[in-house]
Amino acid sequence: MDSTDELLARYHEHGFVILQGILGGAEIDALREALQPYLDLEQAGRNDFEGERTRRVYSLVGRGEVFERTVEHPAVLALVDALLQPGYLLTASQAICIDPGETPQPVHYDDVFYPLARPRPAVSVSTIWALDDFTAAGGGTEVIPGSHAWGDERVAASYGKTGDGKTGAPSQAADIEARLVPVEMPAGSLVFFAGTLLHRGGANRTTASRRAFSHQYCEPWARQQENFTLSIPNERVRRMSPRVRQLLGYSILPPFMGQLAGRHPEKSLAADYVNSLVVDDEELERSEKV
Ligand SMILES: O=C(O)CCC(=O)C(=O)O
Repeated sequence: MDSTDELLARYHEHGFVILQGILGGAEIDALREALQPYLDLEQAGRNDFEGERTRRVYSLVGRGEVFERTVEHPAVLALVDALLQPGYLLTASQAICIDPGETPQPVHYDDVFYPLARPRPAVSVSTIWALDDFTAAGGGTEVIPGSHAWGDERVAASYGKTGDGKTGAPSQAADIEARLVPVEMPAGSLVFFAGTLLHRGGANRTTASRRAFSHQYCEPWARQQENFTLSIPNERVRRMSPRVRQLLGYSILPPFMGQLAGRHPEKSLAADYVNSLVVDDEELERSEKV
């Protein structure tokens, strides 16, 4: 594996970098096995963006220890450490299974939610981990190398002002099509890319599903896409490592961001935790009676 510095140099130049063979065969099997029951419960997506032949499993980090380990994988966190401020958070964690017959997803970039002028540093960084081989025909992610550095005007000219994936003029759409490059990598590899990089899930013209999962990380001052402190039951969070809990949002960006009624949010995970608002209201009720 290349050094973190080499990977970062490629990331800065192209907006993405592939980490090949990061998972061994046994780990891939364990992830596939843990994921399958959740995939079996899922229906296809609700729109073209989620994908009408794509199944997604949200809050994946809360669905098994095997997924938690990937969220805090040292090779990935070494890159995120260099790109985001200390205290960065997990913003999204989902499995994405692109089934046969799926059409290409609209081109987009992942930190479009933050209304800050481009070009700019990415507010978030994304990973997509392959659980099946990624191929051009089989739904491999497609990226536009270098587009992480594009300004607003160029992005808007490409597919519409809002960055919501609507296509621009046909000639511009054709230009975008010509620039898309498929990420081809074996199962157990991942593509790491800037939240500013234009990309999409590819069409699946094969007869096999393309299983993958994506963890995304954001600056500690940015709102997370997924509300993990609500989606993942406390009893599961308690079993997680301190690092994963911190990434989910059980953490403070000094001095106050993320506080829980003036206290550290980790306190809410204690077995004997009682919400301080409830305590205060009970106290008020008692004092009104005397
Ligand atoms: O599944 C993929 O390859 C990409 C999906 C994606 O970019 C997204 O859903 O935001």
